[in-house]
Amino acid sequence: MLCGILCVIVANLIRSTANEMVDGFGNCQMTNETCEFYLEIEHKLTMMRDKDLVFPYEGKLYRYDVVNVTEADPVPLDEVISADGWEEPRLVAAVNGKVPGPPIIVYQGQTVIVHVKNKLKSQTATIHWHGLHQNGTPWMDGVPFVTQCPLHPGQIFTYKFKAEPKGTFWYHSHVGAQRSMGTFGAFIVREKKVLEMEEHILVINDWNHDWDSDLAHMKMIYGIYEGRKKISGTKSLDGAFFSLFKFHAGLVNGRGRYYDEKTGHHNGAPLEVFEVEQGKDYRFRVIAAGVLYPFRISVDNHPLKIVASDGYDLDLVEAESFIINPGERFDFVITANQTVSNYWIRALSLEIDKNHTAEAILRYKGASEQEPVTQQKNCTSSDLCIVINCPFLHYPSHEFSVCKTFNDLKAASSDNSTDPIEPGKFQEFFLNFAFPGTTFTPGSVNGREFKVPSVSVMTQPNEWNYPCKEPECGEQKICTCTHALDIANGDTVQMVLTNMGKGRGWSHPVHLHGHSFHVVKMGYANYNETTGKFIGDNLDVDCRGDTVRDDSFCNNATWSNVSWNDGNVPNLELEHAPRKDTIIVPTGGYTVIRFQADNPGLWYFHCHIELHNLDGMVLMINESFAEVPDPPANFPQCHNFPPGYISEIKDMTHEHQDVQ
Ligand SMILES: *[C@@H]1O[C@H](CO)[C@@H](O)[C@H](O)[C@H]1NC(C)=O
Ligand SMILES: *[C@@H]1O[C@H](CO)[C@@H](O)[C@H](O)[C@H]1NC(C)=O
Ligand SMILES: *[C@@H]1O[C@H](CO)[C@@H](O)[C@H](O)[C@H]1NC(C)=O
Ligand SMILES: *[C@@H]1O[C@H](CO)[C@@H](O)[C@H](O)[C@H]1NC(C)=O
Ligand SMILES: *[C@@H]1O[C@H](CO)[C@@H](O)[C@H](O)[C@H]1NC(C)=O
Ligand SMILES: *[C@@H]1O[C@H](CO)[C@@H](O)[C@H](O)[C@H]1NC(C)=O
Ligand SMILES: *[C@@H]1O[C@H](CO)[C@@H](O)[C@H](O)[C@H]1NC(C)=O
Ligand SMILES: *[C@@H]1O[C@H](CO)[C@@H](O)[C@H](O)[C@H]1NC(C)=O
Ligand SMILES: *[C@@H]1O[C@H](CO)[C@@H](O)[C@H](O)[C@H]1NC(C)=O
Ligand SMILES: *[C@@H]1O[C@H](CO)[C@@H](O)[C@H](O)[C@H]1NC(C)=O
Ligand SMILES: [Cu+2]
Repeated sequence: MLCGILCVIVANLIRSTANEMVDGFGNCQMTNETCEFYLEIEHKLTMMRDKDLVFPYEGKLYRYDVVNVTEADPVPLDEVISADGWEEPRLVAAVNGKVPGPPIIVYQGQTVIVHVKNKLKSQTATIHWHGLHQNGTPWMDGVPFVTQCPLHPGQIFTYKFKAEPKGTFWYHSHVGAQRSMGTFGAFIVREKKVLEMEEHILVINDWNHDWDSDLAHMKMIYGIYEGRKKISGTKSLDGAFFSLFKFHAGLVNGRGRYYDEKTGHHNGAPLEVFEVEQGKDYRFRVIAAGVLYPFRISVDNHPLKIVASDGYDLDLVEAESFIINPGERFDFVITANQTVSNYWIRALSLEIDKNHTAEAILRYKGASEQEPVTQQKNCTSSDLCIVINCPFLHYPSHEFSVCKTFNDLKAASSDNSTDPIEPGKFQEFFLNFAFPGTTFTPGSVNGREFKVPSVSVMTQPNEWNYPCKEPECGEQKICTCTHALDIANGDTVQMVLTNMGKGRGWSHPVHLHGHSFHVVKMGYANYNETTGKFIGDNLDVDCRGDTVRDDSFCNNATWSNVSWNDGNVPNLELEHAPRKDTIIVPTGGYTVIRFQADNPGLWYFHCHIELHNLDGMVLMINESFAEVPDPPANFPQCHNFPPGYISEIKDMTHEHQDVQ
């Protein structure tokens, strides 16, 4: 009996160390108190093996001068950043030479030390540890000009923090839109116990093989033209807009393929293969690292058991698929109980009239190295497909797909955390994430376009400028300022995140640093249940500001029903509310979150669509500032010269920007 258990443990240890994909790098063991890693951010080119260009053919890569592939050896895949296989190399900002960067895998409670070196030539960098709470170490959160100064080319910054909580997280650059240059990777915090089953990491992102991130942002603002025609953005199934970002491919763990839209043929670039063994269960940790598009993820012939999101366990739900937005994570389990063969893993963007799909292969041990020929489940009226985490309420009825939105899920029964409210210790805020405005329509929160400070605000608190103030900011106004919201130690904070009024139209996955929050309620817009199309705002929230609701900027919203104030909103889920750090705020709707103000710091709070974040859809949560611990000795400082000078002159350079 004893041997039985031990043997299982030993077998599991051997098995898990045998699986490189799951082990990360750097040899961090369960017994380590401290785990130390080295990350170097440096430019690389896609589709190059050292100084040789490569080309894709039938799932393999060959040196540029190969004329007959049947006579040549393919190039080892792990020596090339292939992306979508487009043969004109694109510049990326890789981590340790890879896109995605190597997975970091640690154990809960360990002290993690990561030395980050910026080896880029002309850009600064920082690394944010997305979803980690940074309790007691807010200056390790990695947000430039909020919690630290960005690293100049050549500089090193050593991050040191506790691995809390457990779960699926990731790291990524937080400078401008550098993340979309490839600067991201998985960060997994395991419990200190033997794995229940083998695991795979699946990092997904949308990809444009021509544009770097700043070009994408400029084109979002100024427009895209092709053949002297202005191209419009695509729309989501509910009629919501997607900002202009030309989708060339979806990548899974850095691999995808480019489809020619006219012929429907792809270029044969290699795909990620996940190996499974018949009869076993596997946990997939899915991380959405993309710029803009959500993905609907499914595995042919394998129903998904959704078990966690953003690090927190959920009451298990079975589904055909789930939707993941930039910044979110979902963990699912599949049982490999099908015939030994190859199966498609599919991730569809939610665009109307586009067939944008990221693909990967689920390969059973013993199956031939072939591409799958499987098909996606047929959803029918007698066999409806359940889709988890929709950003809308209804699929068009002919798709026979039923949405379970995030607030339909429950925390696992083992998670009994709640947000108790003591008298006088409750704060409620309404925050509208939207693009209101008339001639000037930047991304904003309550009409405030975030102005990135020129000092590290948290660690140089006496030097920052541009607070939001009246009369520039107000009910029907757009202003540009360093927006901060004060919350106080020990309070239960309720935030009503809205996406309403004049600036609605795009759904926003909103990410809060320094906390996970309970999702206690969501209110969706009104839709046509047959077509699934958006009709109008949810009326639970009064936008105020203009008698015509659709003209209101919704900068000063409140509950329509005054008896809902002070936390008395009906139908809140308070017992088993699921926890998250990134949540969709659907167009025309709202999401109510609650958390305890128990982590002093200055926490970035923003739309995780990279282009919206760049556009100013950001604020900072100024939490119990007096309690913020001092940063380590010699913490870097940065400022203008002479300090504060820019605040004395008017910022004349800001151009008026058009709609996204
Ligand atoms: C874990 O601890 C061992 C022994 O002290 C050390 O050699 C190793 O480098 C540590 N791993 C990491 C990732 O720091
Ligand atoms: C490529 O090489 C194979 C194997 O040597 C040969 O059978 C085939 O004719 C070659 N194809 C061309 C186009 O040269
Ligand atoms: C395979 O496992 C799924 C659960 O993941 C189950 O619903 C299905 O019935 C199983 N199929 C077979 C053939 O055992
Ligand atoms: C859509 O793309 C998938 C794979 O990317 C392909 O199998 C399917 O045939 C395409 N469908 C259409 C309608 O083009
Ligand atoms: C879905 O239905 C089509 C047409 O009836 C059929 O050819 C296909 O095999 C079905 N796919 C699956 C996965 O059952
Ligand atoms: C919640 O669960 C933990 C651990 O399972 C337990 O120690 C604690 O007493 C529970 N708290 C409540 C309020 O039920
Ligand atoms: C918000 O609306 C309330 C009620 O109309 C009003 O008293 C308050 O002045 C408004 N706040 C701002 C900043 O406009
Ligand atoms: C929903 O759309 C259908 C099809 O366009 C239309 O016939 C129906 O009247 C619409 N229903 C509502 C409530 O608008
Ligand atoms: C306001 O909300 C309360 C509590 O949910 C409810 O009883 C009441 O009917 C609502 N009033 C209106 C006008 O809807
Ligand atoms: C945060 O709050 C403190 C007071 O608690 C204040 O001194 C500081 O300026 C605030 N910082 C920001 C960015 O608002
Ligand atoms: Cu957004």
